[in-house]
Amino acid sequence: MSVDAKQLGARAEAMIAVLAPISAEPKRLVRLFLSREHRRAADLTTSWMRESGMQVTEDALGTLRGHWGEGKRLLIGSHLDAVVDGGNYDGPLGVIAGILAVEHFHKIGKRLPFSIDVLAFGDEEGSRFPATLSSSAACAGAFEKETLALKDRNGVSFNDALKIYGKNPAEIPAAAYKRGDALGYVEVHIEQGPLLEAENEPLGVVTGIVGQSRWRVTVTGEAGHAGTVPMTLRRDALAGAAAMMMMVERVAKANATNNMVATVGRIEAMPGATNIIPATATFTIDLRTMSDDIRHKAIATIQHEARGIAEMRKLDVVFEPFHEAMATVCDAKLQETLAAAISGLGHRPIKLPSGAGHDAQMMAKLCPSVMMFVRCRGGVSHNPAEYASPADMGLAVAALIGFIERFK
Ligand code: HGY
Ligand code: MN
Ligand code: MN
Repeated sequence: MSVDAKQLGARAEAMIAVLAPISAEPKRLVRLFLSREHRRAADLTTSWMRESGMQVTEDALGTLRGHWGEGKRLLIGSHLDAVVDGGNYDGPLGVIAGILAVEHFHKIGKRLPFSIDVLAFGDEEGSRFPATLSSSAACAGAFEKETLALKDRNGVSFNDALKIYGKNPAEIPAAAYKRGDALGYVEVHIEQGPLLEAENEPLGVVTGIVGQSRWRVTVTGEAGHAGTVPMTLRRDALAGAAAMMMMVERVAKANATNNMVATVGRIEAMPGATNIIPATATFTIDLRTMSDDIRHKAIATIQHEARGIAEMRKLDVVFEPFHEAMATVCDAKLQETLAAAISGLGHRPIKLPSGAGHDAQMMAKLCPSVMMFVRCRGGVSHNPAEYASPADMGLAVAALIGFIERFK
């Protein structure tokens, strides 16, 4: 049976549309790990997996594992969770592509020399707890037990949230795939950048995924009356933090040739009153680049300069790391297999790095891993305007089917 990319794209779009409204809030997407919305999205995805011929299980992190066929496993996956107020394609597209590809082989009664597990991870974004990639970490046997003690904004621990979701943290080690059993991992994901659109091509082969460091910085000064303390006598934590943030931006810009990016995504000043000089200011840093060595050097520079700013302003500054992912090179052989599948559709397989982190980074600790990028409008992502066309999604599923047919 030939592959009808147009029909597959329409299917993918319809499935995205059914999943999209599963959110804790009506006006913006909020789908957090181990939440009611995660449960609803997982139940919907389970029904899709079963309808496509898969046997479905859930592991101790709540990751769905849709299994089809016999023998060692090719893993296909992505995530169901989202950033707050994010888009509908970042994550779900990769799960839906895997389901549609298995359904194709199931429908034609094809027997492959390996089986397929489609994985739907619940925690890639780290939107609820200050850790990311925890679900794929459990599959890869790289779950860090310290993660269980992390708390969400309501003070609920990761450990307790798992139990409330009906899982047993003691079973996390058993969730790890046996090394020899996983033949490879492939993830279909929107590009979340402008390159494929600029190349006027729908699909790309990811060559590598950047390394990233995430830190929480706490600056401590002294609260005071906004009207009576002269500027020269202040220990203003927020003004100090602002000077540090501008320094972070300067360090990243100075590393433009290394494609370094640094983002301060969250900031909080206390006590947070208009007429009180802030006593403390807390902000996050997310720093990424393809070279781990350059990334670590940049972090050391930032810490050194931040201490200099603190000293000059009579402030204290504390750096707390809360996420670290090493840069990952995607498996060369799987890149070529993916490129052949894309060329087989008559398209140029554009090779490009990923500035976003992905579960593939974690799965690469387990087995050879590769990603396929799908063009998204304006490169926009982590934004409700995120969009991938049915035509491009259909080509992605067709290319995934071609990849599976060529995989060995
Ligand atoms: O932040 C990232 O790179 C990914 O979207 N979690
Ligand atoms: Mn994301
Ligand atoms: Mn993602």
